[in-house]
Amino acid sequence: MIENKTIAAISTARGKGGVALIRISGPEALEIGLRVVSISTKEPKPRMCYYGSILRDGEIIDDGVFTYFKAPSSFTGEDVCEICCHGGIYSTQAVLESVLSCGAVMAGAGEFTKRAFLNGKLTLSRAEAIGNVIDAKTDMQLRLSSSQARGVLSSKVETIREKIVSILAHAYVTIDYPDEDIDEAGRDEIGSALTFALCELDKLRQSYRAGRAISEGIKTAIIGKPNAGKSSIYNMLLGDEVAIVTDIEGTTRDVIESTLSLGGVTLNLADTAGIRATEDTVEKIGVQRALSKIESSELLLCVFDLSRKETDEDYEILEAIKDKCAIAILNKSDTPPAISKEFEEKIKKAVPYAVYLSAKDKSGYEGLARVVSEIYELGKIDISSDAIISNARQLSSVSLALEETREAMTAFTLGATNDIVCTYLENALAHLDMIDARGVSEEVVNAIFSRFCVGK
Ligand SMILES: Nc1nc2c(ncn2[C@@H]2O[C@H](COP(=O)(O)OP(=O)(O)O)[C@@H](O)[C@H]2O)c(=O)[nH]1
Ligand SMILES: [Mg+2]
Repeated sequence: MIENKTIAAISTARGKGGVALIRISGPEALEIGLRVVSISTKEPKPRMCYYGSILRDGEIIDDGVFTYFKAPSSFTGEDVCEICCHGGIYSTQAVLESVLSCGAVMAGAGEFTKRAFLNGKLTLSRAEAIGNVIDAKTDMQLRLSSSQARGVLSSKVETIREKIVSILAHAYVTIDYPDEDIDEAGRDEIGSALTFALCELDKLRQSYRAGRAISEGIKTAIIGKPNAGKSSIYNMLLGDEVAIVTDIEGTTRDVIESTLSLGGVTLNLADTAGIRATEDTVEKIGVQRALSKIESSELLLCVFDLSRKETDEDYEILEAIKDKCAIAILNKSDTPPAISKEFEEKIKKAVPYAVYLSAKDKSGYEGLARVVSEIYELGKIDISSDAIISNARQLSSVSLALEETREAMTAFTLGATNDIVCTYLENALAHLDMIDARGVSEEVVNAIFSRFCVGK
């Protein structure tokens, strides 16, 4: 579906830079582009760069490089022109204004990518992934979204889809021609195709745990009693002295939050006030916030101090985290231990994972990273080659498709008639198609693309 209006926007980031890029897309892109940039020809060859003068109201305001991409061989699938000019904030805006005054309209957020999707240049999961490449804050986020943007997930979905379609084709024969019973070989073929689809859908569903841990991140809090070394560990993980560290109890009061990558998992990590009974008004609020973080976090890094004998607070904290996903960090492993062996054992029994660490010597990092990676099953995926789902929308489609395929398998095994098997498989197909938006509603499409920045 080609939209009529020709749109334009600055595609590079706002701010002073060496160069900036203005993109124009739509049926009048070439005409408008050539009104703004004066080059040596009126018929530029597609994908060739032309140096020229950039004009506003007939006056030269800059010079730069002009490139024309002829439909459908462009990012959006429409005629596209790109103008590279000097990257001044004011000058770039002036070039854009000239483009707009020559007939283009301002592009909305993500409108170029949305047009690419609507023109069939990109599947929805690839388009979404392009947004995630731009938003990536960690190396793993970049690698995951880059693989999805290249279409690794889309082609896996396509393979599963083809398998289900082939079963349907096979099974429909007997519905249309009831006398033509499926022979043993035909049944075997359907059976193995169903097994394949089930197995691949299940793998996709399982990839969500790792996919979400990388892309969305895990809400994590460091908790423990005062002076256990929480802020020191927070700084060590961040590789930066962000939180204040002192030997005075009650130093940390506010909750401090940052995003970082640990063992490949994105942690949205909070440092909190030490948990203890206190009369200090400000510290009391900090302790309250720490306690509420225990409730609202998905993962707790619970710090114990090996250099001091355990106290009632340690017992209380251990009690507060039971039933929670927690890693016990036994900190200050560089010091002679004063904690009792019994309590150390009690910690290891109560918390599924325990790691020894010294924030002072910065040792124990790898062990902690390994545990986090294990909890979120990163070892089960190969980020560059596996199809991985990473958002709730994809999870919902895969789960529903899996459920329907399971029903189809059960019906098939129990010898139900083919029309029943086909009904389940048609449903599975409909759910699967939502991932790459065959038939996704306009509302969903708009919601996805509005997250993009203008110019993308
Ligand atoms: N020896 C040793 N001291 C540490 C270690 N981690 C933290 N400390 C010290 O313990 C004190 C409290 O640290 P801090 O990070 O502020 O603890 P918090 O109150 O839990 O945030 C500071 O004097 C730190 O230097 C460690 O691994 N070994
Ligand atoms: Mg602190």
